[in-house]
Amino acid sequence: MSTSYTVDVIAGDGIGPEVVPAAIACVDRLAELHGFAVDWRERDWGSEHHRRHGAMMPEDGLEQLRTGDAIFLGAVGAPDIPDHVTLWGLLIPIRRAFRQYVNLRPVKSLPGRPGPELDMLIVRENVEGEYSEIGGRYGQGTPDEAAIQEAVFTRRGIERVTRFAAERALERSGTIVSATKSNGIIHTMPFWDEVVAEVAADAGVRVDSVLIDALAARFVLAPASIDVVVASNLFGDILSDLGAAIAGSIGIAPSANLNPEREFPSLFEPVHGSAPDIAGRGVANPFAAIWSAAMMLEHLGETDAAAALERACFGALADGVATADLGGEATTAEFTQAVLGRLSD
Ligand code: GGG
Repeated sequence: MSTSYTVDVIAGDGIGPEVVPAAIACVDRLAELHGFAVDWRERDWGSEHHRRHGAMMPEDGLEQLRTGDAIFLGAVGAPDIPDHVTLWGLLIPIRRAFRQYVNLRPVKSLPGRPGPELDMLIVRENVEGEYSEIGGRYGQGTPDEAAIQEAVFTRRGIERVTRFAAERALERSGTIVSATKSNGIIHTMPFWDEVVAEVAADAGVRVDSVLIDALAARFVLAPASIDVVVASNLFGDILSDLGAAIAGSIGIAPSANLNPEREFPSLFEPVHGSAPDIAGRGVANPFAAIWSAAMMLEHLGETDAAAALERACFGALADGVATADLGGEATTAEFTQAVLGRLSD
């Protein structure tokens, strides 16, 4: 009997419903070729759900997701709803409820594209840090109006994400680059540096601790000198967009929100947002969604299928099939067909 996986699909907003079917078509083709099955449970959650029901997902949404093997998400964000409402109404509750404390974001150079050689793994802390609900606003409408936002860093939180990064580094260069800002942020960042150094020493990897501003410059000037990066929630988010843009487009960056202990489903999503400016035109780049699907297959244990999908995705680009963000003319459907065509090669 073939293995069957249940995957909850939240296509979400904007270009989400355009790039997610592309990834599903590729996984379904691989399922036929590699002898497994996927039961896709479509969830119509997101901004339209918010407009109709006043919430991004149903009250028992997390309970519904708990029984699946993985979650696949497209994008969240709509021009008529504040971004913090869409993000904190869907994606962040899922990351936190399912202890997806690692957000793994690979960046690689693209075949046939001008640009530097790079092959990085960004390990972003995903459930604490600067993304915190602690704080508030006061004095609204007065000259004293102010907002306070606290960042929360725990020893356990820093240790576990650094350990994950260190394990990856042991399979690669043996060095982690840690993003910090301990000269300006004088409580949380020195704590981050101390704990990262302790875990790295224990794991037997070197740490290169780099101030975030200098690290951003190094991404641009010497990306090949960077291998595994460990970063806080905010710094990791910024660096992964930067890395993808250096490689060619933020439309290419995939991500895995991992619960490494596998107590709960992990979530896979392209890093890009909902891109409302191009939504509905059939021109969105499905590369990141398809690569994210490959990461999901790897996580589910379908390693041959995962490798085949990543190869096909990069192979389609190498053949010169590219969407507009990468300077080409291919539509979403044409790029997807190019990947599908390479899957049975
Ligand atoms: N594809 C996922 C998506 O739409 N992300 C929007 C976003 O703003 N994400 C911020 C984050 O990952 O922290």
